[in-house]
Amino acid sequence: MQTYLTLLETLLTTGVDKSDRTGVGTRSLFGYQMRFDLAAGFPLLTTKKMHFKSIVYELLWFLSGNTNIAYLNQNGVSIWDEWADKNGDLGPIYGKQWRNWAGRDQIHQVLTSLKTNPDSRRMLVSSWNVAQLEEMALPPCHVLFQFYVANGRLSCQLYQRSADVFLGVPFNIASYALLTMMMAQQADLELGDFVWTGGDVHLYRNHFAQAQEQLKRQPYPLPKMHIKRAKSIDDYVFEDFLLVDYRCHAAIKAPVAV
Ligand code: THF
Repeated sequence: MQTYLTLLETLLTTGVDKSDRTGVGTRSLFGYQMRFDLAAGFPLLTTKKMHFKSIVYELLWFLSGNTNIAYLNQNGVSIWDEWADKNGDLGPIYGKQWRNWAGRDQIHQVLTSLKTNPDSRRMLVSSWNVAQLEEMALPPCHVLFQFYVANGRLSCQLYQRSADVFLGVPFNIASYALLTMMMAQQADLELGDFVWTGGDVHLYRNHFAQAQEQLKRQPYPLPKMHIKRAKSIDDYVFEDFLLVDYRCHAAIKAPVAV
């Protein structure tokens, strides 16, 4: 994950100081790309301990089409609490758009294409439903992703319009890497790359010290991820995901900007 440390370093040294919606203030740059070879290991940060359980449950929650935090809370995950209304609802965010954009199931459509027409250049999933943005607790940060097959390998590229580099990005990378592995498994494809593309890529001012601390640390070799094959993309459960050889540095706390 030297790739990620390079981003931290680049942001701190070349980013511009910029105010933002939350009032915290950031150092920011516009347009950045990272590439992770999924066959080389699972791209989970090793320079701080990641709460892997939250990543898996959040992804299963997106895939189930659920947009209420009750399921996350029942499983000990609190990363969406700040944005939910009094009933725990977040409005028609990711899960809703992925699985039921006006009756269309984008995940299912991509899987069908991967199995029958893998050369397609139309294998996209968008969460940016312009007609429903106002109903969402927060407009989607990871807005759009595209799948690509070459030499029997499945790659995925994500466009993230707004990227909280210290807290969100390590989650988002691991989450989409997992999703790509699940899609590959369901479509009987080998693993290619996960490409992360960021728009407003920023480090909040109250994460600077934590970023500096991480830059002092030496990354460990990447862990491995074993996924037990499920009957369909809708049948995966938490216990199907086995993280192996995850050697990491201690966790680093940081406040989330709301
Ligand atoms: N808002 C902001 N400001 N940053 C984000 O990363 C973010 N998201 C989602 C929606 N709005 C966001 C929510 N995802 C954490 C991780 C992911 C989040 C929100 C918060 C977080 O606090 N992580 C801690 C604790 C982990 C845990 O308790 O499980 C960490 O140390 O990693 C990005 O999509």
